[in-house]
Amino acid sequence: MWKMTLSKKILFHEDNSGDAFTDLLFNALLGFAFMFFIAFSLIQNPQDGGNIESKAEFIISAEWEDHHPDDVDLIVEDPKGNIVYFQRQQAGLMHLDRDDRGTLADRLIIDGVEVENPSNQEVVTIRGFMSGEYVVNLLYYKSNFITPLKVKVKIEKINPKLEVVYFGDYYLKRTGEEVTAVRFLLDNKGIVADLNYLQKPIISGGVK
Ligand SMILES: [Ca+2]
Ligand SMILES: [Ca+2]
Repeated sequence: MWKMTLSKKILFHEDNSGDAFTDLLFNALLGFAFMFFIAFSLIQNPQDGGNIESKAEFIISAEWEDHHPDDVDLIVEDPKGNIVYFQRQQAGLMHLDRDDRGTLADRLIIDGVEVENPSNQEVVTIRGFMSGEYVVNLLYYKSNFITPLKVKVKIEKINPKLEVVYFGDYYLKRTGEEVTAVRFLLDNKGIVADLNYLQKPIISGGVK
C-alpha cells in the first residue's frame, strides 16, 4: 500500500524540480515508516516456537504424539472452583488456548494454501495466581486404538524466571476416562508448596 503511494508520488512530481526537497523528505519519512513497520513485525513474531504470553504466571500443557488422531482434553480447576476445559475456555484468570482434537481441525487454509499443524497439545495459561489448590485433569475424549495413549503433562512457572515445576507421563486407556494428573498447592507468593495425586473427577460422566 505504501509502495503504491510512493511510486504515485514520484510520478506526479517527476518533472517538478522545485518539489525535490519535499519528495526527499517524503521518501525519508516513508523509509522510516517502513523500518518501524518491519521492526514491529519482528517484535510481534519473535520465534514461531514459543507461544508464551508475557503476562502468564503459569503454563500447563498436555501433549501427545504428533499426527495422532486421538482427542485428549486438559481440564484445570482453580482454588475458587473455576474450571477451564473445551466447553469453557476462559474462567477466572485461566485460559485454554484451544481444544486440540487430535488430527481433526489440524489443517488450516492460510492465504489459500492448506497448512497442516501436526501437533497435539492443549495449553492452559494462568495469568495471575491465587493461593490454594489447583487440580489438573486429563479427559480421554476420543480413543481410536487399544494401546494406551501416552500423554505428557508439564507445569511451568514463568516468573521471576521460567521454571518447570512439574512434569509427568500418563497412559490413558479408554474413551471417557478422566484422571487427575496432579494437584498443586500455591502459597500466597505463588510458590508451589505441595503436590499430590489424589483423584478428583471434575467432569462427571466423562464425555460431553
Ligand atoms: Ca481436546
Ligand atoms: Ca492436533
